Amino acid sequence: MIELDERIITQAILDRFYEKLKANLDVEVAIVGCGPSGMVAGALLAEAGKRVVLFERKLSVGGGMWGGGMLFNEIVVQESAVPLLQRFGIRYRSYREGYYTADAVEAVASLAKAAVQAGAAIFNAVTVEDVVMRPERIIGLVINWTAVEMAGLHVDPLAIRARFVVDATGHETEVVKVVAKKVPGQLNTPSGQIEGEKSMWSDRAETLTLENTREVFPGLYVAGMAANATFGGPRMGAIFGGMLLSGEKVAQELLRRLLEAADAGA
Ligand code: 48F
Repeated sequence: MIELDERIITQAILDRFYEKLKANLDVEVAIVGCGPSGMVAGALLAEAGKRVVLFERKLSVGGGMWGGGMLFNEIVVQESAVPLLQRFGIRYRSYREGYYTADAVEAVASLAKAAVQAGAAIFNAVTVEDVVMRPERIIGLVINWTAVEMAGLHVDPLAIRARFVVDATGHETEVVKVVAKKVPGQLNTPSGQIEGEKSMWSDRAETLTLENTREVFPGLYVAGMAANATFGGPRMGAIFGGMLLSGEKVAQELLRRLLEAADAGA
């Protein structure tokens, strides 16, 4: 047995982290937010062989899914999203016709494992504070340590490039908000601005989440609750099928866009 050396432990962490960060400075898709929609999108894009990176402000991934509904850590999923539970090995039980339940912790852990093992890099405790624009298209993200943001330190951020960015920041729609401020009135929404989230209506919200999962500005897609908040859909409460399906939809859409770009030799 070798004697463990603290310097080598430190060196190993630094080397491996910088390796990971440097490998993700120029990616095909950058996803902001590791809630259910972001992690499904990241896992599916990585499984399809795309270079994809996810940034999560908090130390833990999972967003609003850990706590199920009001901290009762079970999630409800409707029939249409059951194939995604199966795909990611999340065990579920039928509750009654059309309603399924799963353990919230198992759901978060399974999605995170799927994304990372498929090759997506997740950077937790990193906040996306701005976008890189040229000027008619989003071409990257501006990132900083969440700890810097929390401490209110005046420290310049760093930036990465991405062919496409996904705002999966949930109710806050943080990336879209930044873009809306820079180019007022130019979002691909009815008003050109963020339409804002409406009151709870689970059934309608779940359908609209999918419709609203789309490109809101050149190079920028919205997924999950950010899609409804951007395009004016209602909130849905503690049902998560729409989030999972939204992640799947944005992944499929981006695979199509990346293929088109490759065909066009871009
Ligand atoms: O809110 P969140 O879970 O997003 P989602 O995928 O799912 C929504 C549901 O959890 C629930 C619901 C439906 O059932 O209404 O709320 O739409 O996860 C969003 C993640 O984004 C992170 C945030 O910490 C959370 O984990 N996030 C937000 N802003 C930033 C960010 C930012 N600027 N940079 C990095 N991460």
